[in-house]
Amino acid sequence: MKRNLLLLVVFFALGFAACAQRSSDDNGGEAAASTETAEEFVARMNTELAGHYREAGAAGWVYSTYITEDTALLQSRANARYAEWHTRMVEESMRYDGQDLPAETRRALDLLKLNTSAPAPDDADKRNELAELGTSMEGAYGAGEYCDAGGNCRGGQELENFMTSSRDPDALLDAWQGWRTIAIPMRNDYARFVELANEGARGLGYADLGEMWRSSYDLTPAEFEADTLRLWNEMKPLYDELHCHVRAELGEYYGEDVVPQDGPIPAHLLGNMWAQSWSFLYDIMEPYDGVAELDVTSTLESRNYSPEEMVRSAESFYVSLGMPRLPDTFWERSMFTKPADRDVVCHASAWGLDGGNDLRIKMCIRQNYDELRVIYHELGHNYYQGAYRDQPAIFQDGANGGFHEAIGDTVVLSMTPGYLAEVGLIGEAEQSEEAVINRQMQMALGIVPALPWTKLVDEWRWGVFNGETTPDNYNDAWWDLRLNYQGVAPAVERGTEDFDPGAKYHIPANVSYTRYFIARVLQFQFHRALCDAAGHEGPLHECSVYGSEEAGERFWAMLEAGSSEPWPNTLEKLTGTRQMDATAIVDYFQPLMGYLREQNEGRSCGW
Ligand code: X8Z
Ligand code: ZN
Repeated sequence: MKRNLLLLVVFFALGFAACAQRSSDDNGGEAAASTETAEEFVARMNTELAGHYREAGAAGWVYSTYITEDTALLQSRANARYAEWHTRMVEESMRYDGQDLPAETRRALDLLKLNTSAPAPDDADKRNELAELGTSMEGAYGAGEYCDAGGNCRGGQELENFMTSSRDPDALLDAWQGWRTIAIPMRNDYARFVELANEGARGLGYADLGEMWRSSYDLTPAEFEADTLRLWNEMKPLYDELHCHVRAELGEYYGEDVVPQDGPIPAHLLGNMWAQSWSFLYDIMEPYDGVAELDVTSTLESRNYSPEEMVRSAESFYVSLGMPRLPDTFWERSMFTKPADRDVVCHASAWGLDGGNDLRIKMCIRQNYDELRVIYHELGHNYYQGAYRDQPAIFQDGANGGFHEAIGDTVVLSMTPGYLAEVGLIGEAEQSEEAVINRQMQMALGIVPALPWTKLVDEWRWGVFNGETTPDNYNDAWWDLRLNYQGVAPAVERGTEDFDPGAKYHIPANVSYTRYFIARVLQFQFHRALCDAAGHEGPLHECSVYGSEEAGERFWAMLEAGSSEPWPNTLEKLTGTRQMDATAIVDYFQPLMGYLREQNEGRSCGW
């Protein structure tokens, strides 16, 4: 029977993996007496859960910072042990179905059920198989390498770097195609992974894993789907104008034979492996040449900022809001750079180990502005994890997954030219209408292409999980969505044996992705509310809350609550509304929208 699913939140791969990770001691899962009250059950559950976080967190950290057969075994074992516990506890919790319980107890039970991104079948062999598949796909992604015809071998991060800097279409296409070869061997494993996780989801009462994921937003799955579509339609006009302009400029740059003006943009020419951020095209797109010096990268290079200095810069922002300094262990235990002698998962993540007392990030930091923003993003996770550490383990999470992803990105919106100049990352902040447009273009190239992209990734998975998209159709369905939403297409034929979705971290690592779409909306809502709290007057895009303890206090109050309340309550406390709302992002980019419309006049847009 499907119970009250109204009070749900986020979860990470097998409880802890991926972008915001937690961890703490298990008492071995002693069988509870059936006379246990719901409150007693929840108290025991929280203690045992903290134990699993500790164990799986330690195993996960060692695995992703040192990928070997041995660490793979340890991670798989820890995750399988968690999965066994999870299935058993959800079953035990059913004793309390239909009982009239305090809201907090009911919420804890509802969240328990959702506290995994890959529920396991109730069978030891299948459970182990699922855990091993998850571990091996993540490792294969982390250790993936492509050797080109000249025998030059590059890992994921080197290929990503190349995509941001090269302007040679043939070399870009080779790197783009090359990285996708690492995913081909994952296709069958992924299909089996889906089969097993779906069986686990059905055991918990969901139709499939996609329905379970969509249930983690305090809405029915259908309401959530409708809400995301509504938000996308509100933001789409902005994307369409940007797409039209970027295609025209790329057509001039590369020639219209390379970038035809009546169709999708070739996916390898957007300065990013997945065309999800177009920031690295700024020099081509700069609206007013040389107006407003916004080049943070050149400052990082000329002053030779170390990775640690880049992280210190982000920490200082949070501290300026009245938040605490990061603990010493953060600086001792984090991974800031790619080790030379071993395989690691370079994809950035933030870890809240030991119940939020042991915070860390794991990144392979590069010296550029985009990376600096990723650091601010990751510290948003860490500050959230630190803020909710006094909550019981089951509430040590974001109000929903989108909240977790939105914290650091809210702070990024405060990295205005005024702020950057104040902390010495650019020269003087120039004040003119042209400077505003340049700055808006720079922001939009990073944020706006993420809107369709973050919408489509899980739409693909929803189709895979519900069986509409079968393995033979994986790649075609993927490119249909990329064409429809993003207006991008591969420049070379893709075949059934290809598994292009697997070349994006969150697919092999099984991290749900709609969280980033929600975050794109929430970051602007949060920013608007914090700017109000800071007493900002004037356009939203000029606001930085740097140094505002009033804003910091409001922010912290939200962070401290973790997932203890349904997110609409949490949202209302900060913003005064219970709805996700795209008006803040649309307002923010109003000046750029005017510029783009002017530029696109007379062009034929669309694909
Ligand atoms: O995965 C991330 C973060 C870690 S949570 C680096 N992001 C998504 C991505 O890289 O695809 C942030 C933006 C979207
Ligand atoms: Zn994140």
